[in-house]
Amino acid sequence: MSRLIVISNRVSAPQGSQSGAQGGLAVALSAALREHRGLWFGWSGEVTDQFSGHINFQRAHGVTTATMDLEEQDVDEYYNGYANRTLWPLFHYRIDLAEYERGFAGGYQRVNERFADTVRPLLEPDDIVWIQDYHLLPLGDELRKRRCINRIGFFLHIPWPPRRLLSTLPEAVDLVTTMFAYDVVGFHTEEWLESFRDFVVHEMGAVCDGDHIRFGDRTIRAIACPIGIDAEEFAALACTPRARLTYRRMRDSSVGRDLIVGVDRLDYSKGLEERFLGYERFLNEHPEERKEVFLLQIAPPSRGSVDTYKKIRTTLEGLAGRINGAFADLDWVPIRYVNQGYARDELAGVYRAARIGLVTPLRDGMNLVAKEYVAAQDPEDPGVLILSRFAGASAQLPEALLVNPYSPEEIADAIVTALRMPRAERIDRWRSMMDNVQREDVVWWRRRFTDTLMEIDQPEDAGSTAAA
Ligand code: ADQ
Repeated sequence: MSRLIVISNRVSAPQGSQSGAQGGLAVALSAALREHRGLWFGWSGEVTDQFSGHINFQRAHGVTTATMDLEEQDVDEYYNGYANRTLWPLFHYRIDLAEYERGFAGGYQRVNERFADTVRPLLEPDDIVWIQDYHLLPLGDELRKRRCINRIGFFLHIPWPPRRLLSTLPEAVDLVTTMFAYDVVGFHTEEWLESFRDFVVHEMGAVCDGDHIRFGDRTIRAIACPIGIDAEEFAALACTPRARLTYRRMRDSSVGRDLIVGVDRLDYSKGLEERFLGYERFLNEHPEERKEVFLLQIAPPSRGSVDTYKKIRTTLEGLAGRINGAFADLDWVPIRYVNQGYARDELAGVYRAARIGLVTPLRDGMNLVAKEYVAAQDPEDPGVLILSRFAGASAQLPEALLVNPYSPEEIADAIVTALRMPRAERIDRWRSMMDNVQREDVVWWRRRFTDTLMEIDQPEDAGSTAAA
């Protein structure tokens, strides 16, 4: 079996289920690497005065990781700059927040070259290389320039924006051209894939033939391949002693009220402000339901050195304060807003205790919280998932109550519908969603991607698209 080399911005050594929080991507990839005799390469998260390309190897829970440090300027321009102030907002349809700075673009390119220089000597000819996410779009091309003939795949974890939005990025065509260095490019949904095709066909003159897209002398396969969770593991986590304890803590502190839960990184794409406004609308329009429910919003801070993320924190604190100020009583607070991370089994206990999972991103590549909420439910008495129609997950979970996250009315109405939903309907909807979460799980996702990559004949020439 070929080795699997995963390359992503950050590397998150597997921690086991009992320890702290891991992001969606981290959980998904550790499982893949455990099966293959693989390696996970990325930035250590540390800063060094002078970039040296020194690699730090570690082995934990059956996975070998290899990391390098970056310079402060790299982090500013590549990570805080181009990745999180240009591409992230643009790819989440927020061109109002996207910053187009040449310095960011240059730093992004330089760091991708540093990734290529550092990881290249670790690659053996029949390794398959799987590059993750928007931080590393041009990395495949840089590897080809370094005569790498391996099969190389790329998976995008965030949405692909519509053509007219992507066209606002000054170097869009150059950036997308580099993606033709890959053999396989994967997206979560048909919708993101369709937007990609639209761009390459209409802005670049590429030609599509089924899954294949030809541009110049390169042909890539572009597929929709939705990521899943480890459903069995997550369902089992919901029954561990710590999950049960958390479940009891939640039930005891609810004193008979229905818990509505939201769990998201603190990010403007997650629609937290709009969610609070929808909940406020519900409280205003349904005074009879007020003290029957409360909203627990868990939102650990992320990307704190980017200004927009500082602003969203202040905005949400203000909004939660205003809503609590307007509605709270001696024995009831409508919103519990907490900014910490929790261990996965604790989260599972919280999900299971919640009558409603409120997952309303304005735009989300997939959204794993929606799937975790489903997996953690009690099959005899499941809760109701309220899900944004703009999350990739909505394509796989149509039995959720789908809402437009920009509409406070739709969120308010869905909360009422969920609270009044008979148990038989809750079970029916949950069963269909759980079938999908179990069938199209994380193992299914990575096999679908890596099997597609394995089907590719290994290229004999190692030229880059830049030369094409
Ligand atoms: P994220 O934007 O991080 O991922 P998501 O898919 O919801 O979004 O994954 C978040 C993960 O972090 C979940 O596993 C969740 O349990 C965990 N998490 C969130 N808050 C937590 C807390 N307070 N404590 C502990 N754990 C917490 C990106 C894309 C998504 C895509 C994933 C995977 O933006 O659209 O689904 O990658 O491809």
